[in-house]
Amino acid sequence: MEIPELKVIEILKKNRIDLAATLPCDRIKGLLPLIEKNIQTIPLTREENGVGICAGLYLGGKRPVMVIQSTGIGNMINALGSLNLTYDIPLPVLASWRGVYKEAIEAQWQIGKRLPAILDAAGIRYTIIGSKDELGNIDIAIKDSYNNACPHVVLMSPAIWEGSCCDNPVPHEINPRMTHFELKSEIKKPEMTRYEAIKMLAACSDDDIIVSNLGVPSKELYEIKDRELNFYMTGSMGLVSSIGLGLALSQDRHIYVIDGDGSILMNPNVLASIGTCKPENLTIIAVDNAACGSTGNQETCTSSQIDLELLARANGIMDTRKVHKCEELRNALKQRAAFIHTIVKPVNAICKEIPLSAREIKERFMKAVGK
Ligand SMILES: Cc1ncc(C[n+]2csc(CCOP(=O)(O)OP(=O)(O)O)c2C)c(N)n1
Repeated sequence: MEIPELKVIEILKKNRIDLAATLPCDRIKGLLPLIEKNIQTIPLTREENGVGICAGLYLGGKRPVMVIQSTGIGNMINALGSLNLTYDIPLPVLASWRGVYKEAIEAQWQIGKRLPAILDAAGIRYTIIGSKDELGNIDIAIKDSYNNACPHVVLMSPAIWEGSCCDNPVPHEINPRMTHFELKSEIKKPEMTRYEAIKMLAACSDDDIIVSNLGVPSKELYEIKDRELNFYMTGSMGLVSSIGLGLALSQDRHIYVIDGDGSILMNPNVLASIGTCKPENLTIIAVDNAACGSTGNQETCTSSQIDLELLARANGIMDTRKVHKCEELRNALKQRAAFIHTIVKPVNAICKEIPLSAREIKERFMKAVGK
């Protein structure tokens, strides 16, 4: 008898899938350890973050897949629309479909039964796999995603795995450890503007990749120095560092990310992912103006309460700096620190719209990185 979990692995391998971003579901607890054994795996803490990481991996030349519980699609819709559908970025998503087949958990019912309609309305392709006899359709869905550069969700019924003899994972115990934390972190009155900080980055970046945050930062970078190795975000708030991480894991070049305090606070999950993966070729420039600058400088809680450098350290990113002056930023960039907390004034330069479509941004970027 064919073991369904092994069949899925065979399909992933046949399609040259080289990385899986995963978040568990009880129904696929037999599949997940097999994926980890066969394919490089990134464990996620929130699915939307995985969409950004996988987009970066694809832009850098890899062929990722996401393996999640279907509830997580609710956390991904904006990203799938504003990133994958907008830039034509493929992403096969294998989702354990909860809420319909023999579902005892009431919390799964409402969204679970409406998922096909939700995906339809969002313009996201999907395939339903009701039994192990239909597993071959995963192959078709992955090919559709990569050949047509679009996301494709596979809703996998729990019926597929019934009676399967795959082992349960061995539980991991917490690692006993001691953390001795000492950091004097002083946030002073800002002296630079974001525009000046980006100008410094543009002057230091040579053949490196720059991924810039949505809104004003991307427009400022475009005006300061447009180049093919710039990847401009136009939406998907919170995912710029996720894309940077995916690129760092798929490219030899150094990756600089221009992120913002509002955006990092929307997706602090990315800090956990960076702290786990620890790529040496990634620098996050956390431009902290204590405001949602692009939407009118509304205050964020970095103004008095959260210190982003401490947040990065708490997530395992240890090579951090705090900078207030252009010269300090130049040094931190030269040292390629992992996380540069860059304190700036809440000032937006008046810049024009970027005259490139999302597809043009993606295509010239991928050509420039050789993909
Ligand atoms: C999910 C979502 N919510 C809200 C917005 C609106 N929005 C666009 S940019 C932005 C502020 C970003 O602030 P920050 O990351 O601090 O960067 P800054 O503009 O200050 O450089 C907001 C709230 C959005 N695009 N997406």
